[in-house]
Amino acid sequence: MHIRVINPNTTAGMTATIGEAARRIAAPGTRITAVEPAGGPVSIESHFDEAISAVGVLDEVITGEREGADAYVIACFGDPGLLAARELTRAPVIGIAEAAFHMATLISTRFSIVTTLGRTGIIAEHLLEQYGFRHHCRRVRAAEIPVLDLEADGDAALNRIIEECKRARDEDGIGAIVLGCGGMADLTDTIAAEVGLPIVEGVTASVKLAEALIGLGLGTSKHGDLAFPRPKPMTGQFERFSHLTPAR
Ligand code: 2AL
Repeated sequence: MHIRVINPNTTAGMTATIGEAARRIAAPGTRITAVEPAGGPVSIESHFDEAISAVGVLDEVITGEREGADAYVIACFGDPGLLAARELTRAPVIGIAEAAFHMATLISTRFSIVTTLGRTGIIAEHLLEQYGFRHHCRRVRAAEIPVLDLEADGDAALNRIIEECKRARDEDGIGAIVLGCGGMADLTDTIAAEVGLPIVEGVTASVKLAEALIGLGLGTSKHGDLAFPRPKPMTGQFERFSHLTPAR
């Protein structure tokens, strides 16, 4: 089984962190390829960053289709390009936010999210609405850490996240915490040990969900709106997407 884990931002160090976390949790026999787009924002912290990164995600799914990937993980907490990516493949495509929300509701009735910056919290709020998890989430909290500080300023960032998780535990009346950034994928065990309640992290949750779907023989439905996009000319910088047809 080959899972292609796509880090939608272009910071290779973060892709490596995400890939290692995915490999640690993967079942024997699961191969993880961790990649980032050739171009785009180095971190995703706004609607603008998200919109641009989504195109890179689609390029990576198209490449994965040629290479025969069995499933895809979109490893950014805004799940950029998720539905568009699903149109391009029969394989399961899992966004780390939706994976974490699903997992958290299986082990608790209420959870809070601890994400990076306050301004990205609205992206998580929109996803909660869109996916139908609004009533399961008590609060979206921010540690006020720019995404790249997770790489550059590891210990300070970790301590800020732990502090915010402890506040969530003590103030929010919750049973679990969802970590709100792909770059937190390697911090789960440390945070769980410090905070003492279940910590759900989306990259690892996505790998296990992808394995489960493949094990069940389930992939993205091609019946209805997730059917392959109708081939058509695309102009200018998007000409490479012209007359796109399924690779398999
Ligand atoms: C993210 C994420 O997961 N990766 C990134 O670059 N930005 N989202 C976030 N809320 O921090």
